Parts: sequence; structure tokens; C-alpha cells
Amino acid sequence: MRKKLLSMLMCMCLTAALLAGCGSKEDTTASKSADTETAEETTEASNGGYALVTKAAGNPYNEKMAEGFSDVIKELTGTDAIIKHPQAATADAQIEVINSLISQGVSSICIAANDENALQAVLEDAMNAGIKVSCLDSKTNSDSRMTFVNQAGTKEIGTTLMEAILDITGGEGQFAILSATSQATNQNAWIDAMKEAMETDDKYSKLELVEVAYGDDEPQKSTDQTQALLSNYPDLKVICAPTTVGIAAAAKVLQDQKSKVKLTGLGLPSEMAEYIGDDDAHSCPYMYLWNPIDVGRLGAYVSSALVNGEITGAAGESFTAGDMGDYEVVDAGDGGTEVILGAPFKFDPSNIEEWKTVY
Ligand code: RAM
Repeated sequence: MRKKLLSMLMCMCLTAALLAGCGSKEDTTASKSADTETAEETTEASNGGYALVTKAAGNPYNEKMAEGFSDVIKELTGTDAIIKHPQAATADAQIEVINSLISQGVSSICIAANDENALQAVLEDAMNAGIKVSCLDSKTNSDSRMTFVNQAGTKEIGTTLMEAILDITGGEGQFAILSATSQATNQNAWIDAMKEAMETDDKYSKLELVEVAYGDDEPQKSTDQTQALLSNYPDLKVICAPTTVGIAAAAKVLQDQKSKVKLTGLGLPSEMAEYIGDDDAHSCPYMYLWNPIDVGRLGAYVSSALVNGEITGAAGESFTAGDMGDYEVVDAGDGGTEVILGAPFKFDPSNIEEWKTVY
């Protein structure tokens, strides 16, 4: 009897606590849009740090980006950035992380999106809670972000890669693309830009894109996909991998097998140095990338400028990114805006030794 009374009491307490919790949460969301005073309170209440959400754990590119982000946040605020590398390169894994950052009450979230549209609801929740949301490396749709730190112009990356393929194939023949995940916004945008270049410029008319394969930014799957491309297309001349994980996996397969198929794309100098060379012994004559540390640093400056109210993410605004200089928020052509880091950089035998220790 006493036991029953006790458990009834506990039940009542729990229900009361839950109701109180729910009530306060609903209050914050409801009052936020009601007037500016409450909105300010909400922003202040969520002054809990600067978060970076990458595509996934286990990718050295993401770690370099996080390094740059953390350094700048430390320098600007004296606090540690909140770095989240989700377990898998999926939208679901990122939604889980973002929900916990919202509960934590962070000030900003800068995210490399695994999907263009699937994060919209949760990122809108974040923005409604006063959190400043931006993207870097891989964007969401324009409704889900305030702005986007783009590593280089999308069209520019597409044509740069097509030029490399044209050059390495000798102007004609089959090539394949080894991409990251099929949902990755950045790779999909670059591939679209490559296809558009092929459609609009006659000089690519003798090139044939045989397949776009997906290695999901996992080394083993990228290796398997490379093997499959080699066995399915005996006349293949070039593989272009616009992903640092894919290119490193493909480089090893091609070089180990002494394949005649050549490789180009976007790679980390530290992972690709042993594969870059002009002779038959090397699988990759040259490749491109930007500095992932700087992508992270610019992401941090943008987060800080959004939190401080220096920018809102509207086209035409400008801000100073410390010693990186001045940047402008420009139209991204998708209904939203972006801040472009710079041009892609070429890595070849002349400079790879110098860069392999940097990133
Ligand atoms: C991989 C990721 C990242 C991309 C680079 C080039 O590391 O897919 O998003 O920007 O490659």
C-alpha cells in the first residue's frame, strides 16, 4: 500500500516536471516571434558557443576545416568551439546533432550539409530559436541558411575539372566520376557544372562521361567503386574524383595496379603526394583543392559576424575576416547568398612537396 502511494506520488511529480519543461520550451518558441524584446532575450539566452557540424567523422579534410574554425573562435572569443563530426555522412545523423545543439542553446551553427533539403525543418527550428545558421563546404537550400561559405566558385570548379580531364585524356575518350554521397550538395553542384560545361562548349564533344559512381566518402566503398569502374569500362582513360576521400582511394588502386587509367580531381596534398607525378609510376598528374583550414577559418568569421549583428547574410554586406582580409556576401544564384573563399589551387609535381605538410 505504502509502495503504491509512493509510486503514485512519484508519477505526479514526474508529470508536473514534464509539463513545466514543455511549457517553458513552448513559451520560448512562441514568444520569440511575438516581439523584439523577447527575441533579444532568446538570443541572449542562447549565447552558448559557436558550433561547427561537419559531414562526418573520419575524414581528414573535415578535421582540417575544424582546426581552422576552432583557432579563429578561440582567438575571437577566448572559448573553445563546439565541433561535431556526425557518425555517418547522412542528413539523419546531422539532424540528431543539430537537435542537441538547439537544446544546448548555442549561438551559431555552421554546417557542411549532407543534404540540400532534408535539414530544412531542423535548421529553421534553430534559426527560430535565435541561432545564427550558416553553411560551409556543402550548402543547404536557401531557406535553411543565412549564408554559405563556398570554397570556390561552383562553375569555376566544374570548368577547372573539365579542363583537367580534357588535357589528361588528350582531348577525347571515356572518363568517369567517382563522387562522395549521392546527396552531397557540393559534389552534385560541381558535377552539374561539369556537365553544363560539356553541353555548352564544343571542345569537350569528344569526351564521354560513362558513369558517376558514389564512394560515400568512405575509403573502402571508394576503393570498391574504383575497381568496379576499371572492370566495367576497359577503355576508360580518366577518373575524376571531386572528393578528397574518393581521390585518395582511387589513387592507391590505380597506382598499385599500375593501371593506365589516370586520375584527377580534388585532393588533400598530404594524402596525395605519393601519387602525384608526370610518369607512368604515378596515378595522378595533377589535382586541385583549396585550403580546408581557411574554409573553417572563414566559417568562424562568418559565424561571429552573424552573432555580432555585423552581417545578416544579405547580398551586398561586407565584413573583415581578421588577417584573411575583407569579404563580401554575394548572391549565390539559388535564392540565397554566399561568401567565396577564393579560386581552386593546382597541385602538381612542382609544388606538392611544399604543400604536403600543410594539409
Ligand atoms: C571531401 C568532402 C568535402 C569536399 C572535399 C573536396 O573531403 O566531400 O565535402 O569539399 O572532399
